[in-house]
Amino acid sequence: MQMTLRWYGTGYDTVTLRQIRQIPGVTGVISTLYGTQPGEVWKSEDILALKKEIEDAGLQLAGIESVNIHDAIKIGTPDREQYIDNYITTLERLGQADVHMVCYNFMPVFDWTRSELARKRPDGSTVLAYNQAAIDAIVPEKMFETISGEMNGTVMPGWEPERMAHVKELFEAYKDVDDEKLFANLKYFLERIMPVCDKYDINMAIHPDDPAWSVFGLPRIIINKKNILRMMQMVDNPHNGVTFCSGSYGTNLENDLPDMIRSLKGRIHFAHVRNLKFNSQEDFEEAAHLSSDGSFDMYELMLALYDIGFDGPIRPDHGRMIWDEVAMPGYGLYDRALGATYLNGLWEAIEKSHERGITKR
Ligand code: CS2
Ligand code: MN
Repeated sequence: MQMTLRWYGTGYDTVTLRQIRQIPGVTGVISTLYGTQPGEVWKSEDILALKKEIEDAGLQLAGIESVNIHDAIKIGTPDREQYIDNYITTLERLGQADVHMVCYNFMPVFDWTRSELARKRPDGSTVLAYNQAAIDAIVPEKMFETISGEMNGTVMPGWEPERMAHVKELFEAYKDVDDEKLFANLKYFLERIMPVCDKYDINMAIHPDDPAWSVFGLPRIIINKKNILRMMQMVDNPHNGVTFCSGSYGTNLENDLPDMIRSLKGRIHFAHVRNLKFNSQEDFEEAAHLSSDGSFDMYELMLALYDIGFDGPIRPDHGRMIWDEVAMPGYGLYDRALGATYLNGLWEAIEKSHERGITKR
């Protein structure tokens, strides 16, 4: 595996490449052209400039998170053809720039959903949190306003004001899209893009829906083992793969995370590893990465990744806000650096135990 950190780009991120370069064991970043809108064709010069900036800082551009999918593709309207063509051109240009991993999601309207962006934990840190009753009390169209006050002046991924201004129309446009239709639209999209992925060896890595169930009555399909295996089989090409995000699949306690990892051998192209602390199934918060701070056994997750021979980029996911840092919620430097270091420690221990014949499975 290659340890990476997500980086939003100069002008968007409070964290610098120089700081990332100093986290032991982090050799790459996962980035994007944050200023582009879903559906836009990415310019080669912009991709190459991003890559050069990262390489000049002594790091590697290990993949893109995300090239976002235009709603027309998810809804399946006739103009999706144009947007899929645009997506293919972007993939072509990424391939030509030697980028081989692209993360994306297929969630209607909203990316992830949380009820709070700064819940205080007993140690004084603040974290993103989810409470079902609080979500049920929110009118979806007001979601953006509710949450934007807590964004520390940043634009959160998936919550671009340009899109959120049209939330009502978007809900209307999705009204005939159920799970089956969404699956069919995903299949259509993947079949169209696989040839360019084959040509440039681009691994597509779908990010799970977060939380892993339907919110605001919108369909959600990338939520459990059954559905993700269905997706792998419906377009049975190794370039059709997944981002294994423990914090997203893990929102549903019925998901057995190590078992899911093992069942996806060869198809996990990117890993987001983070912990959640459950207060009940209806209420959870994003704990520190350390197993004992949350509800997941992080050793078991890393062991499962090790066992399947995972060799793609991995990153700590949302971190807590600690040490008075002011940053995009979930995306400060300090706690993600602690997370990366901890995950590297687990990996080293697993690797050495294995080499010495201590772990036998
Ligand atoms: C990320 C997602 O910050 C996050 O929660 O894990 O926003 C993720 O980048 C997208 O869903 C992937 O397209
Ligand atoms: Mn994630």
